[in-house]
Amino acid sequence: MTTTQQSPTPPPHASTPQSGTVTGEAPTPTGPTSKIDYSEKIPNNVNLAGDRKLQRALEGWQPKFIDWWKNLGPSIPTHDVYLRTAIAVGRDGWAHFDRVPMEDYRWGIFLAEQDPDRKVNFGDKKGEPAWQEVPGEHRSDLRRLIVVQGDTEPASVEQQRHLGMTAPSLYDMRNLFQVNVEEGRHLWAMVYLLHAYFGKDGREEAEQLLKRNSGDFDSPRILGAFNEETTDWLSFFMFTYFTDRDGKYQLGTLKESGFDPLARTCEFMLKEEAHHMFVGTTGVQRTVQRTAELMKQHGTDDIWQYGGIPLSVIQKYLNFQFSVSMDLFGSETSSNAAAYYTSGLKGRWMETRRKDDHQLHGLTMDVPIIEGGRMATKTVPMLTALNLDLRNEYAADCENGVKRWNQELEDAGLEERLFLPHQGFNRKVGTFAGHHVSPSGEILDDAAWEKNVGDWLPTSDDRAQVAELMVPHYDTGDFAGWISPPSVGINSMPVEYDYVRF
Ligand code: BYC
Repeated sequence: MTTTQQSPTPPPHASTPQSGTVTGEAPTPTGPTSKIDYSEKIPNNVNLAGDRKLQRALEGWQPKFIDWWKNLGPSIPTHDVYLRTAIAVGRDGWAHFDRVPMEDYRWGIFLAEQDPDRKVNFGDKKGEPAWQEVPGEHRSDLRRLIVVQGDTEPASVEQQRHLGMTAPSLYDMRNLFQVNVEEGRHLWAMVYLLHAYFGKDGREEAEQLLKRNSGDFDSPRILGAFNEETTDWLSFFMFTYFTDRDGKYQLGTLKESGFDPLARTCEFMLKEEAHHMFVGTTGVQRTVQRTAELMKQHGTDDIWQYGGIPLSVIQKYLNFQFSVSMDLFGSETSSNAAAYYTSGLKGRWMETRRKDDHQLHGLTMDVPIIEGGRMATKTVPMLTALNLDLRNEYAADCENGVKRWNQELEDAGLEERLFLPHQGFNRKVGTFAGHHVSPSGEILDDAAWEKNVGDWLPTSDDRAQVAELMVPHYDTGDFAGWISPPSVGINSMPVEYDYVRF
């Protein structure tokens, strides 16, 4: 891999075409757009050139980011990858596809367009104009939210760095790298906010975002799920389905923030996030499809010997990733969540579409608890139950993918079905932490848990057997035997296209 730094000159879509290059033109924007300036060293649509001090500070951070990417980004050397790059932030025509050497990818700072009439839409400041600067009294809370969000982005790149070595196809490898470069850009998004609005301590936090590392013993990432290893491609698909979906919901609440620059940056991040979840939904679906085919063909779930992943193992991976992702919502009852809401920093999912007073004083909500060894509920002020409110929205959305995967089983004429485990299963955060709950919701003692846990969570044996199937397939149009090919390629390109070149 060449080790050039980001060049201030041509954008990827203007790069010299190489043999076999496909330069798909971006659709002509029809909606309101705000063009991104690619002539800058750091592409942006925030008029960075108009603030020399900020520009210099970010240009000082840029080489550290590039070093981090070289050291902890994708470990497999490639020549170029068919990638999507943002060129505008409006509703239509914001992306351009082209072959790009990954180290020349133009990470930049893109905020959705500003609505000059935007208001704070919830909490005690409801109705005030949205803030263009950080309110002094909320400075440390806001910084914390931005740091937690920012910390997850590079963490996922670190977790996924070796997956290219075992990609089931060039199509899948390209999708992995697309996810990775965009997570890198989402780190830029948070670093911009820290640099632009939080002065010296913001700059220090930005440094720390590159110093904490996933799984590091002394300096781990902040949230649990981002210190787990992404051991193989089935984990990756589960991660992009379940954990990226947490990202969607958390970004959805930050998009409601009264702090307008945060709202606008999250709004644009959400556009990119959709592809990540597509990778997860279809990745698991294609795995299930192949599994169903092999089960049908051989009349057994024990399909290791035929090169497939047994459905029972897919269920265990699902159980694991769903439960660690549920932990990312924090405790069911949280005074932090109440404070963020009341002060207008973090709203609810689809805040403005909710039919209530958007202040929630005096309202209550039932939250689950375990009492006297049984499942029960407790009524608490709704303001303190907002982590649960969001988690419920998330869990309902997770059901949609499971339905889709089960359709594959039904289409194959099989009786078996996948399901989401009980919300209390395998939890380390919140009311269920410290209890053993089975996937069907029974509360268990230590012995019963130990006896059965190997049927519910991937064992080291399961992971080793999945790892054996992870043999790279780098020929154009070639796919590993444990996964079905997709029905269509990327950006109308054929499935059999050399999406990655070495
Ligand atoms: N691990 O009051 P509580 C994404 C801490 S993913 C470790 O219930 P709160 C992405 C908590 O910090 C989305 N610690 O928590 C996906 C608190 O500590 P302090 C990421 C945890 O504050 C894929 C204490 O426990 N974005 O974008 O209401 C690829 C008490 O907890 C955990 C965000 O999360 C945990 N899981 O809620 C790439 C949005 N949970 O204050 C990217 C920003 C809780 O006592 N973050 N704790 O020291 C937040 O909104 C909130 O911080 C949380 C926690 C929802 C995470």
